[in-house]
Amino acid sequence: MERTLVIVKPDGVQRGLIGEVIGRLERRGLKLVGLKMLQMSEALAREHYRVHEGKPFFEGLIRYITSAPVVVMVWEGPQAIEIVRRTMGATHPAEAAPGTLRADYCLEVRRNLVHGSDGPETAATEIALFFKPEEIVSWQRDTDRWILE
Ligand code: DAT
Ligand code: MG
Repeated sequence: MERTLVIVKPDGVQRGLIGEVIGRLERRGLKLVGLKMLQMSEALAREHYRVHEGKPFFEGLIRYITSAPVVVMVWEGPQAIEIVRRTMGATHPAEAAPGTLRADYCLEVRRNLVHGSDGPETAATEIALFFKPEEIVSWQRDTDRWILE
């Protein structure tokens, strides 16, 4: 099983799309194992996006992600990282495949609705940045036998 960090970014919260993001991942069959709402501090945002430090869009990205509350989640499932990334769509909404979240709800890369970890190491680091181990809930889901063989 894999775990991945998903963030409904400030635009998603402001636009009332928290439920839409959760609903898609939930209907897909992924299991929600962690959830919180918070407004990122500048320090937390800089840490979360540290790989992008120095890029031309970095300061704007920090202003955007700290501008209003976000919803941060951990989702679990086989190949959860890849499955979430494909459900989100490409970083640039114009390139996002039809039916993905970013294609259905976004126009601009600076307002692209969701974050999803991009690999196993990133996922582990990002989950640890936002969640204490005891805030992640390992739970039995009775429908799992109808979703996973
Ligand atoms: P993703 O969020 O799909 O993992 P990323 O990690 O490359 O994309 O970039 C992180 C975020 O930074 C992205 O969601 C939006 C912003 N960003 C990336 N490229 C950008 C660009 N060329 N101009 C403005 N913002 C950009
Ligand atoms: Mg990324």
